[in-house]
Amino acid sequence: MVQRFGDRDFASNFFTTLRFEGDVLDCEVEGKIPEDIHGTFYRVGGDWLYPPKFDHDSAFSADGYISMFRFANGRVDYKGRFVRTPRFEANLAAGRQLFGIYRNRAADDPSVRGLNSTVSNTTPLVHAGRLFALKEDARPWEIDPHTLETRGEWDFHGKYSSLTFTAHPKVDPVTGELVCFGYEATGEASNDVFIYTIDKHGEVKREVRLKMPYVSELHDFAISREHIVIPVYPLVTSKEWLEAGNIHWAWDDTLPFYTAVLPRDGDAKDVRWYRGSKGAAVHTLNAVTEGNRLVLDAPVSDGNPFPFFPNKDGAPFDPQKAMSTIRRWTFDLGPNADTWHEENLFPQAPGALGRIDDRFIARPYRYAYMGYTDASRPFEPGTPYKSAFPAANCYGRFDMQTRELRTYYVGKTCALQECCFVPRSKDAPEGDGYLIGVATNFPEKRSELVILDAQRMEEVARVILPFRISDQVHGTWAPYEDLPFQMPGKS
Ligand code: V55
Ligand code: FE
Repeated sequence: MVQRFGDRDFASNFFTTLRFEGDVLDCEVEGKIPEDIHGTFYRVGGDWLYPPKFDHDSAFSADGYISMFRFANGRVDYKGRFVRTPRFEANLAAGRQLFGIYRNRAADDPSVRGLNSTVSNTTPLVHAGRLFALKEDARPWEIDPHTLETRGEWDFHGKYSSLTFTAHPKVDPVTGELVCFGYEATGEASNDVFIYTIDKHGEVKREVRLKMPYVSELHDFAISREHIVIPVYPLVTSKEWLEAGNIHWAWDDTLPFYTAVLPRDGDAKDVRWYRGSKGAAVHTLNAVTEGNRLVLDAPVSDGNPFPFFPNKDGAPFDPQKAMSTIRRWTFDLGPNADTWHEENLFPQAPGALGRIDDRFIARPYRYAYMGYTDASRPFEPGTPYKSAFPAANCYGRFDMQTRELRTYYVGKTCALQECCFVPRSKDAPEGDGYLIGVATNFPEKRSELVILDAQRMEEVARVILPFRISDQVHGTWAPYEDLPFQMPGKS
């Protein structure tokens, strides 16, 4: 018998789990789906098969779930499946939760200590014709891009040595190279980071091995044409901390906030460590190198961003310090600099999950897109909203040149998940296309995919699912050319 589930949400879900795999063919649509949207929107998130063993566990331990919205000829199909990790299979066979607290093997059932414990619940990646579900505690898990069946762990033909792989790899839009890394690369609480360049065919071409100043969550990073930029914020762990049975991370306010900068063609000896004021950049937007300066844009918080990772000094969770806003960091690449300059670009629009037009990764760019909370607009879900994170009721187009913020408001009963930019065509100018993202419609108890014109930031269509789907952590757009398919019913 499955136990009842507690309140274990990501940002905007229905505070429960779904435990359902299925398809909706030719979905119901309000408005008209533009015919130039041709490809697949993949989403990965978490959905508990069995409840966590411990009440204080984090939603980051929920079982990986992958879904897709597949677009062609003005129609769309939906499909959702669990990621069949070894952990999922072991739990299903046992009929209960065998794994303990977030990323701590000491808390697992002895019968599964030798099993890979990833839940693969964070990000979809499409590269070299393959689809993966990612979680930063393991290598990529390959998924069939059409059936969403799980194929298993991927080690790049045995050439990828790190035991882990970042949740936020970057594909260079011009070279097709995949730049990625693994932290805790040689085992739990190790301070090894292995950085890789993988060519457009999926072959490992470079590996650089770094030692970190402390063992911490390296959730995201950025690339410019010339540099790799890794924010190092003090969510830390250690062997002793894990042996005591704790959740993987704790916030240590006494440690410096670093950013590591190294040339994409450089070696470990070429790394520069910059220091900033207290805070965290869990996610990034983009980076650009211009002469002797490197610019990194990212949503940044002034303190511990997560309520479920405790503060080492015992301080209670501070929602104000957890809130992030889009900031611009400038690094002087000249010989003597060891700090960066911070500018808060949009202090009025707090949000954590921003995206750009991915064709401009590592290149000069103009627009960022992000779900954010506009407290002046009503949010009335008609049900108690129990998340620790404020609901995103708007998508913004953030003009990083003029600082103009153009807003789409989803309405008072909905909360928005991470958005994704879809270019109108391969060669369309930056920002010419659509912004898509899933809205949680609370009173209707269903999920809806909103489709906006990304220039006007106005809704052109809404895909209405007949049920709720689990929250996305991250999503990605795969143009038809990258992963061709047939729609069911067409021959
Ligand atoms: C994040 C999410 C994770 C994780 C570590 O958003 C960091 C940040 C969904 O899992 O394991
Ligand atoms: Fe992330």
